[in-house]
Amino acid sequence: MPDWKKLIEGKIAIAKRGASPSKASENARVPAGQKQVNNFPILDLGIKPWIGTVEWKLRVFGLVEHELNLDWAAYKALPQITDISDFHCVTRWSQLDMDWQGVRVRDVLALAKPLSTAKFATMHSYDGYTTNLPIEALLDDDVLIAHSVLGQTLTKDHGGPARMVVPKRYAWKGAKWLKAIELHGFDKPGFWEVRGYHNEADPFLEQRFSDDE
Ligand SMILES: Nc1nc2c(c(=O)[nH]1)N[C@H]1C(S)=C(S)[C@@H](COP(=O)(O)O)O[C@H]1N2
Ligand SMILES: [Mo]
Repeated sequence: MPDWKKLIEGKIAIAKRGASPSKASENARVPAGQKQVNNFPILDLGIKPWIGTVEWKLRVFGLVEHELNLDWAAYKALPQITDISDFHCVTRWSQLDMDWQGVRVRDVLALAKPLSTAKFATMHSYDGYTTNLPIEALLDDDVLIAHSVLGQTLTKDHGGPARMVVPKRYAWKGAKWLKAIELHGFDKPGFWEVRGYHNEADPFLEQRFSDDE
């Protein structure tokens, strides 16, 4: 079990530390306070669920007309797309041009048919992690349940066999080892959101913490 208090305090301290202002505007695609990297760091709670494609299931439930329980074959049979996007972690690194491959969340939600009362989603992961977003944010072209990136199958460390990516938000909004998407009529803050991270998490507005506005 990780030392939660230390882990949480450590991550918050890194995110709160000021970045070098001279670096901030060199590349318009790198948001203020971020440093560009190319080594795709690994960040999570340290609980690595070793889920294979045989065990993996994706459930879509809550305010939907048709609850879904997709197995790997059903997920791979959905329209597969590639989307190149930038990845911004609140601990101040950004990696550009990530070529994610997978299925649009929009296409999965269309199969589940959200009820008109469904407004918000909670993403649940196999490590117990959760994060929340308005359903609206999940409908963008670039929001994927991905199985590959940088030309390779996702490693377990990066959330394989399948994870979410939500490029317009800080990377904690992209659940690794995705297990379920639950739709609600109200917003329900996830793991980091209840610990002070910003609910919206737009990197270009530097929405890092709830007190950032
Ligand atoms: N299931 C799960 N998903 C998660 C996390 C986690 O701890 N568990 N950490 C988040 C955070 S804080 C970041 S920055 C990204 C990191 O993804 P990476 O390890 O592939 O770089 O995953 C996000 N998704
Ligand atoms: Mo992060």
